[in-house]
Amino acid sequence: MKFHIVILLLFVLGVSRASGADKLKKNFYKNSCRQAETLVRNITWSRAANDSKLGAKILRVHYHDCFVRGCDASILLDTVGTDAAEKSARPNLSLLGFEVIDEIKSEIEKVCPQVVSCADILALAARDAVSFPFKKDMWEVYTGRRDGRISLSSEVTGNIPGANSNFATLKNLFANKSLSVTDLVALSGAHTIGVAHCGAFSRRLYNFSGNGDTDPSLNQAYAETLKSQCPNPASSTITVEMDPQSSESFDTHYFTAVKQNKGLFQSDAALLTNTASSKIVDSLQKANTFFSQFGKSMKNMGEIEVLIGNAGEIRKNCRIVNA
Ligand code: HEM
Ligand SMILES: *[C@@H]1O[C@H](CO)[C@@H](O)[C@H](O)[C@H]1NC(C)=O
Ligand SMILES: *[C@@H]1O[C@H](CO)[C@@H](O)[C@H](O)[C@H]1NC(C)=O
Ligand SMILES: *[C@@H]1O[C@H](CO)[C@@H](O)[C@H](O)[C@H]1NC(C)=O
Ligand SMILES: *[C@@H]1O[C@H](CO)[C@@H](O)[C@H](O)[C@H]1NC(C)=O
Ligand SMILES: CC(=O)N[C@H]1CO[C@H](CO)[C@@H](O)[C@@H]1O
Repeated sequence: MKFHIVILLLFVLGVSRASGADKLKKNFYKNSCRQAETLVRNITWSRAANDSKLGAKILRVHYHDCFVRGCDASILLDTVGTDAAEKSARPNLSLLGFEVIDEIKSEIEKVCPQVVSCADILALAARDAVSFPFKKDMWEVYTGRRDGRISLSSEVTGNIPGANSNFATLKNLFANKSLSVTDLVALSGAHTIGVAHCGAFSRRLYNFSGNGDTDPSLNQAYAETLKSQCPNPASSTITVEMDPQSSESFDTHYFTAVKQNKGLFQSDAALLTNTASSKIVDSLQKANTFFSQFGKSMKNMGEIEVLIGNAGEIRKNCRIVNA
C-alpha cells in the first residue's frame, strides 16, 4: 500500500513537472495583459513599414540574447560602471533596433506596468518585424520569460560563434545550447536577410591562409564581386548584403547561395562540409520545409535557459535592472 502511494506520488510529480509551470506558454499574458502581443505587433509593424531592415536587426539581437545567459534580455542592458555589458562586446559590431524595443516597452508599461518582460518583447518583436512583409505570423512565440540582472561582455566570446567558425565549432556551440545540427542549419537561414561589415569576411578574400590568398571554397566570381565592394584593408563602415539581391526578403535564397559556394562567411560555407548538414541545406531549399523548420528551431532557440516563474524580474526599463 505505502509502496503504491509512493509510486503514485512520483508519477503525479513527474507529470506535473513535464507539463508544469516551468515552461513557456502560448499567450502567457492572456489574463495579465490582454493587449500585450497586439501592442508589440502594432508598434513593430509601424516601425517596420518605415525600415525594411528592421527584421534583420531585431532577429539578430534576439539570437545574441538567447546565446548568452539564455533569452533573458541581458543583451538589452546598458553598461553601468566598469563591467562592460554584452552589447558592448566585439561580435556585436552592429546590433541595432534597441530603440524600437524601448518604444514598445514604454507603451506596454502604460497599460500593464511591470507585467511583460523585455525578453518576451524581444522574442515577439523579432517575429513580428520579420513577419511584417507577409502580414501574418511566420512562427509561433511562446511567452513567460523573465528578465535577467547580469550582462557581461566577457561572456559573448565562447558562446556566440565567430564568422570564421568551422563546422565542429558551430555544432559544439549550438549543442551547448541544446540545439541540433538541424537547428544550426535552419537558423543560419536567418542570413537570408540583413547585411555584414566587410571585416567579418575580408580574410576570406585577401589573406585566407596567411599568404595573401583567397578562400578556395568561395565561388571565384563572387569573391571578385566582394573584393570590389570591400577593398583591402576592410572598411569599418561598408556593409554588403549577406544574400545578394534578396537581403530584404525572408526566403530560401540563402540556401541556394550556400549551395553555389556563395555563402558569405566561413560559417555559412561550413554547412556544406558535413554530410548530414549538407543534406539539410538541400532540403531547406523548399520554401514550406524552410518556413516550418525555421519556426520549430526559433521555438527551440527561444527556450534557451529561460528564467521562469519567480526567477529573475520584470524590468521597468529594458536598459537597466530594477533598483
Ligand atoms: C551559425 C552561426 C552564426 C554566425 C557565425 C553568425 C555571424 C554573423 C555575422 C558575422 C554577421 C554580420 C555582423 C556585421 O558584420 O554587422 C551576422 C549578421 C546577422 N545574423 Fe548571424 N551568425 C550566426 C547565426 C545566426 C542566427 C542563429 C541568427 C538568427 C536566428 C542570425 C541572424 C543574423 C542576422 C539577421 C544578421 C543581419 C543583421 C543586420 O542586418 O543588422 N545569425 N551574423
Ligand atoms: C492594433 O492595431 C489595430 C489596427 O490598426 C487596432 O484596431 C488595434 O486597436 C490595435 N491594438 C492595440 C492593442 O494597440
Ligand atoms: C522613417 O525613417 C526615416 C529614416 O530612417 C526617419 O528619418 C523618419 O523619422 C522615420 N519616420 C517615422 C514615422 O518613423
Ligand atoms: C555548456 O557549456 C557550459 C560551460 O562551458 C557548461 O557548464 C554547460 O554544461 C554546457 N551545456 C550543455 C548543454 O552542453
Ligand atoms: C596575412 O596573415 C598573416 C598571418 O596571419 C600575417 O602575418 C600577415 O600580416 C597578413 N597580411 C596582411 C596583408 O594582412
Ligand atoms: C550597439 C553597441 O553597443 N555597439 C558596440 C559594439 O562593440 C563596439 C566595440 O566594442 C562598441 O564600440 C559599440 O558601441
